[in-house]
Amino acid sequence: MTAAASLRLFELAGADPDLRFSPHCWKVRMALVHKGLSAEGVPWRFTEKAAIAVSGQGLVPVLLDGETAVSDSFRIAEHLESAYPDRPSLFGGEMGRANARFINAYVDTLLIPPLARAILMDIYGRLAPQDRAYFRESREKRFSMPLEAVGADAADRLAEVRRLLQPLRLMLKSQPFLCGSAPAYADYCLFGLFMWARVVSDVEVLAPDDAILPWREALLDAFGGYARQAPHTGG
Ligand SMILES: N[C@@H](CCC(=O)N[C@@H](CS)C(=O)NCC(=O)O)C(=O)O
Repeated sequence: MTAAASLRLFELAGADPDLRFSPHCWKVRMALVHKGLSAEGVPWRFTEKAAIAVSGQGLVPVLLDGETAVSDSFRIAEHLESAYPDRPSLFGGEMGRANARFINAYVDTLLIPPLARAILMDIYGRLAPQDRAYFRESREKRFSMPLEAVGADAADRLAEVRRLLQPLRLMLKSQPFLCGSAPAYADYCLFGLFMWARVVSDVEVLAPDDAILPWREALLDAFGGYARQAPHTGG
């Protein structure tokens, strides 16, 4: 990877600063490596809002590119695409960008919520101590129930995730990646989900015979095994 001027990426981390588990941060990590850019990955905890105040909001990923702060994974990908046009494209043009936006919305609205429920207690167990009370309170409010109750139907939620991945199985009969013959940003939007589970949990998102496995393995191996080498908990 080539060092860019000054790129810093604030990424969610657990008690172990090397466990970078946010699905949205993984979308950006893959986008950076796709562009051949290296960024300093700064471990960030839920309660460190002040550290990313420059972005005007309280969620990661936040990318600092020189003086520019960009938040929201999709907006960061768009920033990288326009700021580094001579690097490999993340979208392959306007139509690809529009389609990636749909895939991103599909992942965020349909897949992340049930998987969050399936791995919630694993996330909780790996948080830095200072994040635990905040996480419990904010997630109990979000789900309107105690944390332990959210995780109680993990098997059903995992089954839901597997069912909702059916469009990907059908598509993979015709092409190896969402973006065609090689992966690009739409693939990374979905792949972030798998890295989330792999880094923080033992839960197997896919059954051993799932037709999606070759796609996931190819992305783990992409860019010299960049994602596969990341510290993780599960498979
Ligand atoms: N739409 C945003 C979502 C970012 C997001 O939800 N980030 C989570 C980590 S995965 C976060 O920072 N949460 C902080 C909190 O809940 O206080 C994106 O794509 O970047």
